[in-house]
Amino acid sequence: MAEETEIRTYDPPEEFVRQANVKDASVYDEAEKDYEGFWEERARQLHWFKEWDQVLKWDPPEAQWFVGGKLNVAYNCLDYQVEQGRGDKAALVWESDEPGEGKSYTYSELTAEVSKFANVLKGLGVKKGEPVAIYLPMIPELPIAMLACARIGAPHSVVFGAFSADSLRDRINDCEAKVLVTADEAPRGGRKTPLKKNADEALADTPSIENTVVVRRTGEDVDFTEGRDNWYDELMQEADAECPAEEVDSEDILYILYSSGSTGKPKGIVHTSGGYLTHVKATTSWVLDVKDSDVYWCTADVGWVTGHSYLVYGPLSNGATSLIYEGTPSYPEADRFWDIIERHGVNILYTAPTVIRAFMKGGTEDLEKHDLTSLRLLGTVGEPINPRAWEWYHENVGGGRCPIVDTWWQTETGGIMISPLPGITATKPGMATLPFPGISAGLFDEEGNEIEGPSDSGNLVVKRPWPGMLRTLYKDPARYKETYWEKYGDVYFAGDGARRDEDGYYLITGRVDDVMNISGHRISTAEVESALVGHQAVAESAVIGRQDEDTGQAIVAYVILEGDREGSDELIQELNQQVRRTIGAHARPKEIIFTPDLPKTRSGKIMRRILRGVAEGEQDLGDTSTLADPSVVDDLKAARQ
Ligand code: 7RM
Repeated sequence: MAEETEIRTYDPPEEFVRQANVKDASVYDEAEKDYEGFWEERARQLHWFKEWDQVLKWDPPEAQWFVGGKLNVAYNCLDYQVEQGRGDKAALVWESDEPGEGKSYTYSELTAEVSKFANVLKGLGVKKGEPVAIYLPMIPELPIAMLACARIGAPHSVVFGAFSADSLRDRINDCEAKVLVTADEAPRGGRKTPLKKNADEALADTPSIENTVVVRRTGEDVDFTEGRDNWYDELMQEADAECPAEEVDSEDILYILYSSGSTGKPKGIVHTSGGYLTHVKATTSWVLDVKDSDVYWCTADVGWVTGHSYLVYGPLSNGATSLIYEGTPSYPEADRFWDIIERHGVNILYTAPTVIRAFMKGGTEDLEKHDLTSLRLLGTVGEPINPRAWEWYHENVGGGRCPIVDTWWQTETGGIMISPLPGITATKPGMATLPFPGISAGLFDEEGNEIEGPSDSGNLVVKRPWPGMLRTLYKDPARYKETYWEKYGDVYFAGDGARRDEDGYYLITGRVDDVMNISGHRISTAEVESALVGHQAVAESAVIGRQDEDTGQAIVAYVILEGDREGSDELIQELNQQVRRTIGAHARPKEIIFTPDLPKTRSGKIMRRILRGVAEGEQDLGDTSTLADPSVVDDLKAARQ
């Protein structure tokens, strides 16, 4: 990697090291000597009703952690914190879409609310092991509903609020939820998403749903189906604030979270209880350096895994104060984030490169209006961060004094896998650096050989099980095996490409499969293609992610129209609408290109590399000789003019 070794190294600042949760680099060697013992020690930081008989049972690709152990995840995040004297400290601080508006819950209050809602769910007939669907804005009722599920041992399935009625319907039907928790509307950035209206549309075709619980967020008039729909506040008023936490097995399902894969059908990623909580609690403490005295802010939506692990379960199981913000970074003014940090005295900020790049564009003026000296540590997640954005974040948000943890992980991994330990690891802008203690990462080539030492490229793998790993894909163990455990045998194939430098540091370059990453949101090319061909004017479509300086990648859709149809601005609008309706607004293409043909190999496989090259305006598209009809390339170039 000689040509890019100009990258500067940043040692952990002394002041930070002095107070860091871990500062002794021997943790790496110790974990390496006995990784099961290492994770066992981490599991001991939790509250267990009954201890495990065995740390790990590994029957590839099936893992069980803390076998025979009994615990309750909500008990760990609530009651156990109260028992340790945190009853009167803030657990959740909610900032609404409108500046300064919001509320806050102490650990005791949150325990009572969660217990009440757990009783509400029980009252609606939800039993241990029965999935509950949740489709809510970023309001306290979202973590409350999740923790209530955890309290009674019912897996939750949270559906991101920007998903369409169709997406919600498919996710409900896959897990056959009996209850849906939703709200009238979701305010965000001064606009409102009609959640209940979407839910009504979805529920026209979800035979499993018996009841909904609807939070009154804006008070807007919504349709109400007697006998099915219930108001959250009315049920809560009647509910008892005592609800014993169910003893669940370490391997009982905590949640299902749907995530895009290489096909049009999202994968129901399954996380269980004991191992998952062990992993997220340990990484929240060691990587994000969260202490119970901290105000910690993870800006991710709870509809994605980052919100599950590092807004809800990680910080609460560490007794911290977790901030949950409903709105966008720039509403009503461009300085909203900095205003929030100053007003709430945020100590740790965990956000995404997309957000950082957007602020970078706006310059430092907005930052300078605010006192950000409460910040001690910065984190990033979701996509590769370019060194320039890293430097900007370090200098302008962190005032040059805060370490940055660039954390690589996935919905599948449950928790952070590759990241600096901020009191130990010297960081290099753009690099996720080293595997977390106990984690064994590696690089493989396309032929299935492991690559040793520094390398410019390779497919990222994880070589042994870890406690937060997905256990299966819901009701689809064959796809689980095939997607992650067949390419290289008994090592986990992550679907990401990476480089490794002479210090063993990893730099993640992005997906090697057909999954796009738009502002840190995972969307598969196949999902968007299938939405587009759902429009009667579209004969065929090929979708790619091209590089974009704001959103990391942007969606470009190549569309072949049905015989007599002609491309127009109106049709572009309609197709955008089509994608919004079938998947959600976040999946709309940035560019739609009408073309008479697509570049295909003789066997009919679309060559996305060529489409990407055209979309990125590259002159040299590499080898095009394997194309069935090489003249397509000129047509494509012309179509883009
Ligand atoms: C946590 C999350 C996972 C995909 C993953 C990568 C990309 C995530 C980083 C990153 C470079 C990072 N879960 N990714 N973190 N790429 N550096 N620090 O994002 O399931 O939604 O996405 O995101 O491609 O495979 S996710």
